[in-house]
Amino acid sequence: MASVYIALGSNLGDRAGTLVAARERLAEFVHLRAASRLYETEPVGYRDQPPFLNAVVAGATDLQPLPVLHALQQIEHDLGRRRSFPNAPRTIDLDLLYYNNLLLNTPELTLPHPRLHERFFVLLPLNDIAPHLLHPRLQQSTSALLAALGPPSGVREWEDARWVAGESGG
Ligand code: PH2
Ligand code: MG
Ligand code: MG
Repeated sequence: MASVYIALGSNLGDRAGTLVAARERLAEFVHLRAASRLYETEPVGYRDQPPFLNAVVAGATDLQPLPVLHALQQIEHDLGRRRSFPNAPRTIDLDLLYYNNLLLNTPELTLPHPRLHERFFVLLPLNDIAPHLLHPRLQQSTSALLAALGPPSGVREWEDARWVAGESGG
């Protein structure tokens, strides 16, 4: 089994409901072991779009990295994601952050996720569930990467009973 960390984001429609639905679908091929809190976050990059809800989940899977990626893309499609332009608003975005300690650079998939260490909307939820996890390329823990970004801005905790009720996602 491989250990995987997956970031979830949504900024269209019933955001928390979509994250809950995505987590249920992830549980079909990832034995989920932990889920972060939800965070509402200002859009990074293309800024003229609604705020996101972001979270991170962790678990174990028998799938290889590319099959994981393809499964994430299938869930995105099934939950209504339609690709228009990079960083466009989306009902659901599922990003593979880590697959064990694997370093991978292919056109289709880069591991660890190439921008995870620059983003509060990834590091804050990741820090909820894996503060001591080492980034295999940067050799720094989540909490150290987070501290290096300075004081968090544009992010706040978000409560939704549906997310808490699922807890680890089953
Ligand atoms: N995802 C992006 C670009 N910008 N900003 C926030 N706050 N949350 C996201 O999930 C996000 C983003 C590209 O996937
Ligand atoms: Mg993304
Ligand atoms: Mg993505």
